Amino acid sequence: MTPIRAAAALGAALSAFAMVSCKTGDIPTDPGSGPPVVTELTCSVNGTPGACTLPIDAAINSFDVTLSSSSCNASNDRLRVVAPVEKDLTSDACHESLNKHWSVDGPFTAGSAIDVQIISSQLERAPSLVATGQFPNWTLTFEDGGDNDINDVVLSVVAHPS
Ligand SMILES: [Ca+2]
Ligand SMILES: [Ca+2]
Repeated sequence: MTPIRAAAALGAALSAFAMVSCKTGDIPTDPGSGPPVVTELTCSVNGTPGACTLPIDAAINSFDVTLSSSSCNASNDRLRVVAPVEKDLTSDACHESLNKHWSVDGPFTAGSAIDVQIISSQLERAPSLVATGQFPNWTLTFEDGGDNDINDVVLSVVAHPS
């Protein structure tokens, strides 16, 4: 089983993986300090990062998105599910309570896929939203681009097979 579904070629996110930063703290984000930027999921397939979605390998009744941890200051990070249905989860992911979870009700058929986006202000670097794991459990890690600590928003996605 392929852990994630690769799509498209390498994106700008690739460069974010190679960046090294000496900064360790979170840089406060002035809401509206940059234009909105939509960050799509990327995954590593055989060591190569690329765009992806989370494959639904077997029919599910629903899936949950849970805020596992966060370490960021931005006040306008929007978290959205865009497939297999569209659903806005929060407009301020940095300031939600830990372990807050959102349920997305199906049913959804085998062969469909879960896709998630975060929309935030453009900061110094390109943001990234990296997925790891495989059906029915994944972890999504968002870096907003203010620094490179790769811990700004960490989400758990759990699908519930029918
Ligand atoms: Ca960061
Ligand atoms: Ca951080």
